[in-house]
Amino acid sequence: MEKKIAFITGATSGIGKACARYLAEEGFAIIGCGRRKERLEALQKELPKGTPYHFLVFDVRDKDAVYAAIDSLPAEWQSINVLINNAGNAHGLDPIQDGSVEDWDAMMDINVKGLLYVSKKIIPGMVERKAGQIINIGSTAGKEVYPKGNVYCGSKHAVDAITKGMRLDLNPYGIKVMAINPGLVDTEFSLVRFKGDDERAAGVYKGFEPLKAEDVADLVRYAVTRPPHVVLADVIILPTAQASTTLLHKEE
Ligand code: NDP
Ligand code: 8X3
Repeated sequence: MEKKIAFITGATSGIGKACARYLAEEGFAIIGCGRRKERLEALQKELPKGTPYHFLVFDVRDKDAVYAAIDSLPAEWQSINVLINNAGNAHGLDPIQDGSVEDWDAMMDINVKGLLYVSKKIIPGMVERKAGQIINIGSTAGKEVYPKGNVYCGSKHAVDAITKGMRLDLNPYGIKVMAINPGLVDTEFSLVRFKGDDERAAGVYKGFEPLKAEDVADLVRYAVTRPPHVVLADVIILPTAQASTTLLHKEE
């Protein structure tokens, strides 16, 4: 492949999908991943004409499926330059005493273990080539804990620690590792968190201007176009109306 290759998990929606579009505009070949095959098929048409595009359908919770999908990449798609570990979500918003174990499992399995499974398959090639960039999509929930955020915040704090660990361990190989930690971004995130309750999900983003997925993708684009000696290690990006996970200025 003549172009640099970006491997993006969670490319069917929100931040991941916007990253696919922006990095394709930047000249990257795109590997888009997710569970919803029809959306991955449709994504091709949203990328600039002529963008080399390959998609992989897998659930990041399923280690064997992750490994098989990445092993199935044709030879010309195997030298991945940029890995964007983006797939993830919150499931539920309950005080710890009322939380659902299924929700806890989903968040730890997807946001933490899924990120590790994908990384486990892609990092060795970067180490061998002594080159590459890993961008983990964390969250302000990985920097602060908010009421009822318990396990989601735990999963994103784990992403924060794993990102720092990756940066230490991959330092001898010239691999760039960064975390982007967004505040509130208007995507399908809240729809998933509230299990399809549109009204409750829309309410999260009412009364202020939230980030758009494109605002985060713009930062990803900036990060991947820095010169070789520069890495944006850890960035928090917020809507202007948000000062912390618990302080949000809303006009009601
Ligand atoms: P979306 O719900 O719009 O997108 C989530 C993406 O993750 C989808 O493409 C989905 O694909 C994928 N995904 C979810 N579960 C799985 C799974 N089990 N296996 C494979 N892929 C999966 O949300 P966002 O774009 O907002 O979220 C992207 C990332 O940004 C997440 O890590 C989230 O925690 C983080 N984030 C979001 C914020 C926000 O306010 N929106 C703020 C801070 C961080 P599919 O369903 O097709 O599998
Ligand atoms: C998503 C932002 O504040 O809903 O990570 O946890 S928040």
